[in-house]
Amino acid sequence: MRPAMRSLFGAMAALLLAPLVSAADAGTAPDVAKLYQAHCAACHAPDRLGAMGPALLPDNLARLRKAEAAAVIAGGRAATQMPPFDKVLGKAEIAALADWIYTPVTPEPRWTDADIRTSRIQHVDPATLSARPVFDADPLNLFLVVEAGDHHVSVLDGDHLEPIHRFPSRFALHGGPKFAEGGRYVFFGSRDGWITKYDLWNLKVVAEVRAGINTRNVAVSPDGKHVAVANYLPHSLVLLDGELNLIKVIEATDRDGKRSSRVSAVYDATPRQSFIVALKDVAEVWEVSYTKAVEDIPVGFIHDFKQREGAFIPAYLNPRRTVLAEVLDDFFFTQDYAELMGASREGVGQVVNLDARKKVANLPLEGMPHLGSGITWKWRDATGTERTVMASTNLKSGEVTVIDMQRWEVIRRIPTRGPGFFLRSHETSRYAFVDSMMSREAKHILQVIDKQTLEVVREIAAAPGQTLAHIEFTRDGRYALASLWEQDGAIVVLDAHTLEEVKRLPMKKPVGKYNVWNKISRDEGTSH
Ligand code: DHE
Repeated sequence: MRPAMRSLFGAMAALLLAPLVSAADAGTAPDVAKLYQAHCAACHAPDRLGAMGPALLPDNLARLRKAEAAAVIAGGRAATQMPPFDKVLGKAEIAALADWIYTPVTPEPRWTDADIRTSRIQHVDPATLSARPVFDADPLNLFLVVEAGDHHVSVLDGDHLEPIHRFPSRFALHGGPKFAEGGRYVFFGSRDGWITKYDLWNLKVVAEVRAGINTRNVAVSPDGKHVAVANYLPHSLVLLDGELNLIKVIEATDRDGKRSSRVSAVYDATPRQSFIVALKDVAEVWEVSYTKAVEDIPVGFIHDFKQREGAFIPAYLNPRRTVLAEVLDDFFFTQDYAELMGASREGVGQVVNLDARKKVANLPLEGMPHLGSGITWKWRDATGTERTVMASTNLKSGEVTVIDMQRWEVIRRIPTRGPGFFLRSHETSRYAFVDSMMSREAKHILQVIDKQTLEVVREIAAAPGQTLAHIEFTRDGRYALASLWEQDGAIVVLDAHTLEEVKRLPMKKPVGKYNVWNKISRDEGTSH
């Protein structure tokens, strides 16, 4: 029997057998492990690593408050298979279960190469797929909208600004989906480690694999032949081929092999034909080439090119390390990927040259800069000289910081309504849009910054209490789409010139949206 059905029968049986007053509410301490096995294990797995339902481990639940978890156990979760347990379990039992799922599992759960291999699911035979799009819309102007409200993805026609398809996703996708092979295929990563390969021309899930237990994001080479997955648990970088078969797992340890690290994120550096890897607990940046046309690496390779013992390992699919003075785990790259800007959670900012493999500048940043939200554009200073500037939000203070990328100096701090998460623009647009979604009072307000005057020129507000955030433009830059980030939310389409609202498309808590052309052409105004 499939786990979902087992859980449904389990829940129904539990409802029929439920005592009116549970043992716990009658005064006895609940046997929480037994309760978990009876009511939760069928969907969330006996070891809490997740199955049909998500993993119930402290790291995976870090973004959910315990009281909310208890409310979900009691009331269920709309539009998912999670049933309500308030008629089956007493309040004390629900509270005990909510407490328990936030305790670590010991020994720490493992996810081996064999687990990865056996988790792989081939949903369709690639030979049966059409070599042309099965719809009339421009395949390069499609948008994917990740709807967190009921874990679905909508496909929008970017010319007519209408949905053409909607499909269920894995639980809690995170990070941008990554496009390959000219936008035909797209790869999603869920916080639970599931990687999904989707054929956008055929509107079908092709294959899936579970690459980790607690995953951060996924990166894909443009030809779709190499896929990299960053994991918090286990501490690893997983390399897959384009069909999601395991190539290898690289354990994340420092160069001496002594200190282990969570992997914060992995990024595709197309111009370098490599993946760049951010580590959370070790002061190193990795570069993993997916082309064989690179020189092999001296063993013990460090930033000053010192060679140890004359031995070499292949550079292809092995990390080349840049050793840093501090841990940097939030990155932004120059358009050619020669340099990265990195910030630590404490706000230490540095520029690292990936060829010289060393720090080349300090960045005068404060608070908690969110470099990952950064964008670049050409800006003329008072003398008319054109410079490339980079701007990003700050998760702790209400400002957008604008940095001159030649001199690595802050040239403007633009005050905003509150701490923001995403900053977005388009190469054809004079505007950049920033949210204040980390601020309770201003999370409903998007602010529009003129990219030349560096001033806020307009505000676009939803109803107070709602969240309005995350912009992505159409391929031609004519419309900007914002997320009304509510359970019964919407994509709000704005005219990118007049900044007036054009239409709304109802969506279930739309999070990010991603335009095929802007992503594959690596538009300066958006994430890559
Ligand atoms: Fe994200 C991208 C890290 C919390 C929504 N987020 C990213 C990326 C990183 C990152 C490194 C870039 C990877 C990529 O796109 O492949 N995010 C983190 C965190 O460290 C942080 C602060 C804490 C955490 O819980 O992991 C965090 N992120 C969130 C959220 O709470 C958000 C708002 C809601 C959610 O669904 O989790 C969130 N993150 C996003 C989105 C993107 C993202 C929508 C892709 C943005 C894009 O336009 O490309």
